[in-house]
Amino acid sequence: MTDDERYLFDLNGYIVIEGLLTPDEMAVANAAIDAREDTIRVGTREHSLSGGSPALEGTHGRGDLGGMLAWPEPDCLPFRRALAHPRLVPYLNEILGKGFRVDHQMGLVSMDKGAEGHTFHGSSGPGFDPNQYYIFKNGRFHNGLTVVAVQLTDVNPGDGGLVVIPGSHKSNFPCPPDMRKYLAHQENVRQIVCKAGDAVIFTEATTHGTLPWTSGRPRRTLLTRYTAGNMAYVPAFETPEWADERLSKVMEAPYHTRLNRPVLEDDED
Ligand SMILES: O=C(O)CCC(=O)C(=O)O
Repeated sequence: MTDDERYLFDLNGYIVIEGLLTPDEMAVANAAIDAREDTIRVGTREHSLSGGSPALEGTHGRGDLGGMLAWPEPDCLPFRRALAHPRLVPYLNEILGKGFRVDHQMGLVSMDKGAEGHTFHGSSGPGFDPNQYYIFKNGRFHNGLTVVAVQLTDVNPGDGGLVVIPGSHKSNFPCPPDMRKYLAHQENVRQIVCKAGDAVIFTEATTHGTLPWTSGRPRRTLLTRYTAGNMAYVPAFETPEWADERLSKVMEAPYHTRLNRPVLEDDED
């Protein structure tokens, strides 16, 4: 990370990496999703994510799709590349520490026009959540669950999608309930504008959520959640048989790096 990037991540609780995926990689990824469009699960009214907020409600739920890492080649390739992308690794090594691991399986958030938003959530506030936190100590970052959101389509101003409350990862007070529902203090909520191929890294300590999708072009965002090598938020999974040496290093179960934990170095291809 550059000094500017460190400053911005510490200031805001998130950072944008431009152009992580190439146009060719996105074309393969989007075609692979198109071919499975009918398997995208659209959220039902009973499982609404909008928390009853008129500012977050939509005409229908958001779409979710998983399993892309295990799709046959070539469909899986851009997703596997994104998981331990050489440009991503130096950021995660610094934000989570060497030996970081994939915690939640990669999933796609798919939203078309009118899809509902998601109430804002994050773990900053008066209590300490040992799974999701942001600490800066002894000259380095210490983070709990950390998200990488790779955009497969453009996100323009006013489209909706991922929003954050910049700086909230360091907040000492709970986020006001109406603010979580986007009913108050909206000027403090920032929609993250991106080009297709960009990636947003944010700590789950940062209060974040989703605004309803307003664009006629669909939203497609790949979300992967990582932790430090010694931590697990969800139960650890077996390293899949398709994982090559590089991917195996980030799909290892949680344990101390002292115990010969495989580590992906910044410059390792
Ligand atoms: O829409 C997004 O990118 C954020 C989604 C999110 O925070 C969640 O699903 O928990």
